[in-house]
Amino acid sequence: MSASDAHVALLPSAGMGHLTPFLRLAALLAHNNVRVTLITTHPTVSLAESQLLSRFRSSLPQVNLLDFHLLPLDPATVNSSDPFWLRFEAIRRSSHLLSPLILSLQPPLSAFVLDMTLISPVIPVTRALSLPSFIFFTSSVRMLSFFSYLPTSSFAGDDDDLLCIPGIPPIPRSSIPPLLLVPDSLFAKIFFQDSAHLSKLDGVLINSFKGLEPETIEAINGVENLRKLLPPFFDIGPFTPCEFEKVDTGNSVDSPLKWLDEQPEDSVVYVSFGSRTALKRDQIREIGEGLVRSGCRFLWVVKDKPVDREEEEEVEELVGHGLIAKLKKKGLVAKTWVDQREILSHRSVGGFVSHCGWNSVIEAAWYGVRILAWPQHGDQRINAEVVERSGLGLWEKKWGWGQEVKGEEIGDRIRDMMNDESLKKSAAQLRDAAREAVGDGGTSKVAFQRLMGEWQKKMSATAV
Ligand code: UDP
Ligand code: G50
Repeated sequence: MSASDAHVALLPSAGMGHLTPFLRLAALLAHNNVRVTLITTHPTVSLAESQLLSRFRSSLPQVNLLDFHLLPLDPATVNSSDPFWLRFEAIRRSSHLLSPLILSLQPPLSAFVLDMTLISPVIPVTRALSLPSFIFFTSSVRMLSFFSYLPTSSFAGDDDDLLCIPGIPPIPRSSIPPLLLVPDSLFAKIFFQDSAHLSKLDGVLINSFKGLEPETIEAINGVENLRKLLPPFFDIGPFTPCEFEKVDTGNSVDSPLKWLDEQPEDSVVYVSFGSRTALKRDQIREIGEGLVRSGCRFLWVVKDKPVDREEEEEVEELVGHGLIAKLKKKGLVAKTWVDQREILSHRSVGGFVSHCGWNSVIEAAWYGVRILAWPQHGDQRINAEVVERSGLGLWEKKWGWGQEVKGEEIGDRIRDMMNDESLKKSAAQLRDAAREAVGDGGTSKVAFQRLMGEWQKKMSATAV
């Protein structure tokens, strides 16, 4: 029996930051002849997710897509208004309905890979079926160490206090996801419930690599206290962006590629806060002023609503007609989904003002694009610490959660990032390290082979 006889089901949760890496994992598995069933929920929260899924379906028809019908969720029973977290909770509350779906699959499943936001309700289901279960942790190893360690530690105090995890650069209280400090928030509830179940898993898959998080990966593998909290760990990153992610803009004038082609090498700053972070109107305008002040060429993606289906205002209205006219002299302002892969891989793009969603960080490392980190929510300050320590980018720590930053400062920091020669060099070294990791004998390849070996062992153990 070989791993190519394995049949694995993947269960992502909502949002592009979760779906995209799961689809990259599905593609990686399918290309290694593993049979894959992808469990999805409909309608997706964002339009971007449904479009990505439909491109994925055409490009990888061998992957079996299974529609998971959820029980309706009464929002009044959930302490969150975030549509993505409401979907996480809806999946959690419907988890018991997974059993018949899993049992209907042929050939029977060899392993189940779920999102890290679904652990505690799904584990009893897979355990009852004796199905080996793995999580795919779609954030940094640093965040994973925090996730596994926090429940065992007490952590009160002011922002300068540090959470000390053995072997890992300390995490200041100011970097903790703010909603975790709100005890009855949905985030805190899920986070604490789930981390207590980590050791029941058969493994953790993660999209990171040693070159980016050397001390933390070493600590996870080597420090006794951490190893005890975590099941086997598979650092199978960096995931390479896939062709099915390509957005077909045809010859549309909206495509930024034509404009990028006309710009000098390493001259353009790409500004984006990911798929679901909307900034306040005043902050959007300060960013516009900052871009003008920086004097740099730029491609700026503006978002006004967390869910793309709800975007309605024209970019000119949002940014202001006068400012748009000034901005157009040096760059492009878009208010649509862009193919970030294509932008970061373009020779003219040298810098990235990023919220440090983990996929964006990994993509920047993959293409060797330096970052100016500007975390906004959740795990993003913890990820920004990785960006800073690894030499992938600069981080202005005093820009707090949701605090308005003035254009003057934004412009100055953008210029610092673009002019920093040593940062440029270290970002290029990280790109080389990322490529080495996925090459023959690289950490990613080795971890992936180890994972295939585990699945094979588990299949042999359960085979009759
Ligand atoms: N992305 C994109 N185009 C956009 C916005 C986002 O391709 O206009 C992609 C980006 O490349 C990344 C994902 O969406 O793969 C966003 O995930 P990330 O973890 O960076 O942040 P999130 O959106 O979850 O906050
Ligand atoms: C916000 C979000 C999705 C998300 C995260 C957010 C993370 C990732 C780590 O902050 O921080 C994580 C969160 C919750 C959890 C386990 C791990 O239960 O919208 O993933």
